[in-house]
Amino acid sequence: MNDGHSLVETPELAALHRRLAEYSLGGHWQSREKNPELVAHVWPWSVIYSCLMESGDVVKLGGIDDAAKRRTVQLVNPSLTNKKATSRTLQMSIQLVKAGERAECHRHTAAALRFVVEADGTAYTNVEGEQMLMEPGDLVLTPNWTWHDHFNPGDKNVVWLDVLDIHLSNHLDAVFQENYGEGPAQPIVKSDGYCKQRLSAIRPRVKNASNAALPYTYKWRDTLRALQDIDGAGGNDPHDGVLLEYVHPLTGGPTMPTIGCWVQWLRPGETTKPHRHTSSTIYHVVEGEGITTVSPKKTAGKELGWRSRDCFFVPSWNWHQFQNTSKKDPAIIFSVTDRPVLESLGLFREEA
Ligand code: GTQ
Repeated sequence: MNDGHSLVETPELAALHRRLAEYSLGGHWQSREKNPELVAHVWPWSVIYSCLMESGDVVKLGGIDDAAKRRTVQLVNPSLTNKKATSRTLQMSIQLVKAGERAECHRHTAAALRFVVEADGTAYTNVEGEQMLMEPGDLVLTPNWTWHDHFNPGDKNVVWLDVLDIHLSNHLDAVFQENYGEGPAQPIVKSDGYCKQRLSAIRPRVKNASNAALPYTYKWRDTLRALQDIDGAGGNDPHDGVLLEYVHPLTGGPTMPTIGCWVQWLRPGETTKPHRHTSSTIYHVVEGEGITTVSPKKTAGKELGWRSRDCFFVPSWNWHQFQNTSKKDPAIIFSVTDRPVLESLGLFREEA
C-alpha cells in the first residue's frame, strides 16, 4: 500500500528509484499499479442463450483435436477482460451438452459446481463414480481433485451454470489438471442419490469431519420446499429476503471451502435494506423479475434490472439492495460467493 501521496522526484530520488529498479527493489513511498475496480454488471439470459446455441452449432465437443473439451460461454466482468474472469476469485460459465454428447473425464485442483437450468432428468454428471442425474434447479458439487465427466443420453439439450474457483487457485499458483486416461468416462459405480443418502442425518459415525467439500447433490424440490416453509414461518432477512445457505452436509459450514452457495426468496413487492460486505457475489435468477441497486458509495446507485435466468454480479464492498418488482409472484435467486475464503482468512467485513 502506498501512503496516498507521491514524493516530489528530486534528481537524487530519481537516481535512487533507478537503482532500486535495477536490483528488483522498490520503495514503500513509490506508487504502484492498482487492481482495476470491478463493476456491477448484468448478463441477460437472452444474449447468453443465443451465444450458447450458436456455440452448439460451431464448436464441437469431444476428445478429438478440433473439438473443445468443454463447451461453455463465460461471463466476463467488463473490468477483467484481460483475465476473462467473472470476479477476482470465481468464474461463472454456461455449459451446453447436446443430445448424445459427452464431456470427457478429468479432474483439477479448482473446485467446481453445476446449477442446472435446462434438463429433462436424463443427463448426468458422474462425480467419483456416482451418477448424479440433473433436473432444473439441482446443485451438483464437484469438489477439487474429484474425477468428473458429463453425459447427455437424452434427445434434448442440457444446459447448466458452471462455477469454479479457478481465478483464486490461479492467483495462488495452485492449478493442476489431469485427464482420466482410461477412456472418455469413468465407470458408474454408485447410483444417483448415493452421497445424499450416505451423508443424511442417519449415517455411520464420522470421526474428525473436515470441511473439505464432498461430492453432493442438493435437489431443487428440497430447496423449493425449504424456501416456501421458511417464507411461511416469517424467516426473513432484512437485506436478502428469505435467505438459505447450501451447507456442508457434515459440518453445517460453507458449501465448499472456497465457494459458498445461497438461494434467496423475495416476496412480491419486497424491497430489502442496503448493506455491503467484503465478499463478492454472482447471482442467477431462477425465476421472477426485479432490480438490484448497486453502488460503491452510499449515493447514486446503478440499477441492475433482471428477469428470469439473467445473471448479475455485485462487487466487494458495494452497497446493494434488492427489489422484487412483481406485485404477485416471488423472485428466487441462486448465488455464489467467495465469502468462505474471506471468513477463513479473517477478511470478512459487513456494514448495514
Ligand atoms: O465441466 O468440467 O466451465 O473442467 C470449466 C472447466 C467446466 C467441467 C468449466 C471444467 C468444466
